[in-house]
Amino acid sequence: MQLKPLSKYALKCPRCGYEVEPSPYIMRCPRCGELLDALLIAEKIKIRWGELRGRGVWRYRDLLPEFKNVVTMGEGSTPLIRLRAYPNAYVKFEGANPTGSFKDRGMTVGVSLASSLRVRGVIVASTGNTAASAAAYSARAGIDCMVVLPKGGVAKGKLGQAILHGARIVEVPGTFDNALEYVLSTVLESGSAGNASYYPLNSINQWRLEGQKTIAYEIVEEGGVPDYVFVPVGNGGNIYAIWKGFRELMELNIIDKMPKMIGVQASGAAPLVKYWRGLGEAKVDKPSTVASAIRIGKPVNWFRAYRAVKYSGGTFIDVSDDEILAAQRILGKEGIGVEPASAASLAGYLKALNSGLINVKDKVVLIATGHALKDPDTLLLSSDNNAISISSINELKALIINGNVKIKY
Ligand code: AN7
Repeated sequence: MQLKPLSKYALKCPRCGYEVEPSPYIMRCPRCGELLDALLIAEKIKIRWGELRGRGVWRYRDLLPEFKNVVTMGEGSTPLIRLRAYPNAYVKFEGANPTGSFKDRGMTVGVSLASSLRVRGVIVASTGNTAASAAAYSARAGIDCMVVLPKGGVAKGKLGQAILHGARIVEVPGTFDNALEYVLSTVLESGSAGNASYYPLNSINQWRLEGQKTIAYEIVEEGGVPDYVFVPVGNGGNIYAIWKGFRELMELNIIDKMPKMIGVQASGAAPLVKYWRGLGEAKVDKPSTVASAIRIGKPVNWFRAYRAVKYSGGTFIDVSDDEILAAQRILGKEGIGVEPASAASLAGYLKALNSGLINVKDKVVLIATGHALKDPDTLLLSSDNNAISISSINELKALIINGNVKIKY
């Protein structure tokens, strides 16, 4: 049975070319096991780019699975903010989404799909943001949500959100990679999710990623095609989704060039950088970085991310935790609050500038994937934390009069 919302798609294996009928449950190629591409069928697409209506993700409904009942909270339409310090760099501030990360773009599609199926709820393994977003959208839809998290590995804001929205929280030992293995081994045996009572919405799910590709559409509508797009990479789903978005606009003759995709990983968790450099499989054993969102050693979408970077003429680079935290503070001084993983894109940009990989005149978009409030602990540990304690009004007066308090106009 073909599901109507998916009827504008073909489901094709990027490795062996095998094609299957689009289904919510088939994510891997039945022949070779690779994750399938959900390809729009050009003849079935009617879109007038100049006449789009509405805002957010569903402004692009002609290029998305369409549902009778859409579970939405106005996600998308996030600001593109020009940096004062680097006037050719624009930050796509995904922290402005309903739960504070780009995951909401995927969840509005993924949870709409899940709630159109006869499932009890959705299930995700997560470093935190996927959990927060799945929890909120499931709550909105009135279905269950189970989140499988690496114990001790999730930033407080995200864990708090999952609790707030009533998700069933399951903590497992080890890293995100272990959590994902728990989930995939349970619901995705032999390439199909079967009729699981909990529908898997990790980024292996190509339908969820369809929502995330709208980042590319918004960039094009607001500022045209940049020379480079810098994306923090964990599992690799998002960089693939954004690249796919640009590719589709090329195929529909809406744009005439592609940006180069630059994948940025934290040095202690950089399996794709390792693979890119020919140093073995896209796997590292004990991923470690302050950026807990991208503390991922075995990116399940590694081949998707690799293709996005390769076909766009981009590259993978890694940045140290110190570079990530410094970039987070630079953005902070511009009024833009991002979590550490998100600062990786600016850190990568600065590294690419310094190494001569790109020019300061190149137009770049830095994807700021998640909000600063997600990880308050890291903010409080910052070397810029200059809090002092006083206990009288006079002390405050003295501080202001002595000029020890920096007031900038
Ligand atoms: C802020 O929430 O994997 O390369 O489980 O939260 O698509 O994995 C989060 C990933 C970048 C990496 N920035 O995106 C999860 C999870 C932030 C993130 C990424 C994540 P992918």
